[in-house]
Amino acid sequence: MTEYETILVETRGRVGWITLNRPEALNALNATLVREVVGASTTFDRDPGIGAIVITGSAKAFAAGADIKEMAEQGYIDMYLNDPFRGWAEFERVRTPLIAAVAGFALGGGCELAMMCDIILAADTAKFGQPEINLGVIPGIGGTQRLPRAIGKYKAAELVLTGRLMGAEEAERAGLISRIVPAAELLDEAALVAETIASKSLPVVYAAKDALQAAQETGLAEGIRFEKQAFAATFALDDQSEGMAAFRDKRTAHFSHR
Ligand code: CO8
Repeated sequence: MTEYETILVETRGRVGWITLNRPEALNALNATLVREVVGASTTFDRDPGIGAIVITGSAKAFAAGADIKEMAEQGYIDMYLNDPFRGWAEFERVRTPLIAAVAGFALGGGCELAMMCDIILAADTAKFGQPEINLGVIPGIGGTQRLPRAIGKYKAAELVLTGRLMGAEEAERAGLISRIVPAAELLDEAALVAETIASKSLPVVYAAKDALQAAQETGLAEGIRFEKQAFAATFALDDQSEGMAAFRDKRTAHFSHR
């Protein structure tokens, strides 16, 4: 059993849970936390018994950004040579669906971590933003790229250039989040979404996530070609036969993840 310093890790049925746990720093992403989140996510990802991963924080903060105190003394050469972003490339390759359950602050690297997930459930207390401009830096783990893709150029530019935070309702209107949930129900809702996904065929879920990612990364024609191939490939699976037979027989499908 791996010991973690900055996160809590738990398996509930087919769902892996990662809770960011640096309350003294509003879950700021220091090097240890990044290494541990990436490590726990990739460990879950290698486990075929896990069909979805929930990442959450506390009621006050999902994560208030990269750890400013850790970064403050660093220079260009430290950033360039140490490449503090390296771990996230591995996180981006996680095939298991990632659900961010966000309450309180999701700022800077915290907002970027949520945006690297597939689904963002936000408590009505959630606040999103990229306030790096106030610190004399810019977003560094995808904020200038994923935010405009999610909410459009003009709204993203306003947030990144002014550092203004937006609440859950504005985030939902803008298309940043999947939906808003009353704060007291956030974790139960996240569990429900995760369990629902984990009950589906794992290879089909991987294929769907791959195709959704292609939509973010390619042009339409290439994305449609990718989807066509991935769709055809699902017909090689036992779970496609089972899913369609179950519909025909008016019963619930029992997927073997094959
Ligand atoms: N880093 C380090 N410590 C933090 C951070 C942070 N990002 N955010 C909060 N803390 C600490 C505070 O310093 C404070 O500690 P202490 O009690 O020892 O003084 C404790 O958490 C509680 O915070 P506050 O007292 O400030 O709580 P408030 O409720 O008054 O305010 C805020 C909450 C508004 C969230 C406020 O804490 C804040 O503005 N935090 C900083 C938000 C921010 O600027 N985030 C962006 C960081 S930069 C970034 O994310 C760049 C990503 C690029 C990747 C880099 C890879 C290395």
